[in-house]
Amino acid sequence: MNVKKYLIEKIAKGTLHFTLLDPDKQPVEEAADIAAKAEAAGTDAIMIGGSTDVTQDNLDETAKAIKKACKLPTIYFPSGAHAISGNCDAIFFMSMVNSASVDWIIGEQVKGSLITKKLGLEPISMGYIIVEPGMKVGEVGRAVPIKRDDLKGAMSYALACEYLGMSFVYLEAGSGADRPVPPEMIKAVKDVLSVPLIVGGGIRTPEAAKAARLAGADAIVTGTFVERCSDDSELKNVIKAAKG
Ligand code: 1GP
Repeated sequence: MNVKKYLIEKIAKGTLHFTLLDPDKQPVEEAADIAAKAEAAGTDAIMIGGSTDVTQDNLDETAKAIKKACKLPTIYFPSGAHAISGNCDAIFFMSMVNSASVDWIIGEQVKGSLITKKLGLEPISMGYIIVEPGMKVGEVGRAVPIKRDDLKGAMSYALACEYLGMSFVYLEAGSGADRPVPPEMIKAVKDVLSVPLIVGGGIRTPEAAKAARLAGADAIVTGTFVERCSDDSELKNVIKAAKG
């Protein structure tokens, strides 16, 4: 399966929903169970990753179990080159473009490129932009988060990513953020961008998912909400609101 082609073709028909599962957050069987439930509720792809404590072992095992439990494409969402799994279909080959550290802009990518090739993982290039509050990923990645009212800053970073040839741009408020990326920022970025725009961090209600979609997000990521949700109809409602 060519995952990028699958995503681009689906995005042409409407906004997508991605489920993010952190290998460190639950036992392997539970991750597989959540992925299956999210698939039944209409999610379009499973992203696997987390900012801390992702190991080669928990990543490999989680990716394998998810693959068995659902048919959706699995995309590794890396926090560095220390763990990369050939059990995923693709990897977001991403640069945290507003990091203050060269490691997160290009260093980890250099460390991981040959391994990615050897594993036969499909690389999908992505510009990753941290927006306030930024949370753990902002801290670990030494980001200089875009201020929530700095629309021009977000637009400039996003367009620079596109001009550098990145296939996707991701606006990230950080996992567990108390406020998602502001809809007016999503709209401003979408207005200047030709490549698909992914939005995530702090989206846990149908209202927030709908607001991100209406503002122009091409794909909406939910992690914490899906991991914690025990009510199938609530899960469906958020995914439905994301997809419209
Ligand atoms: C984090 O954007 C994702 O990288 C998801 O964030 O856990 O807040 O849904 P949440």
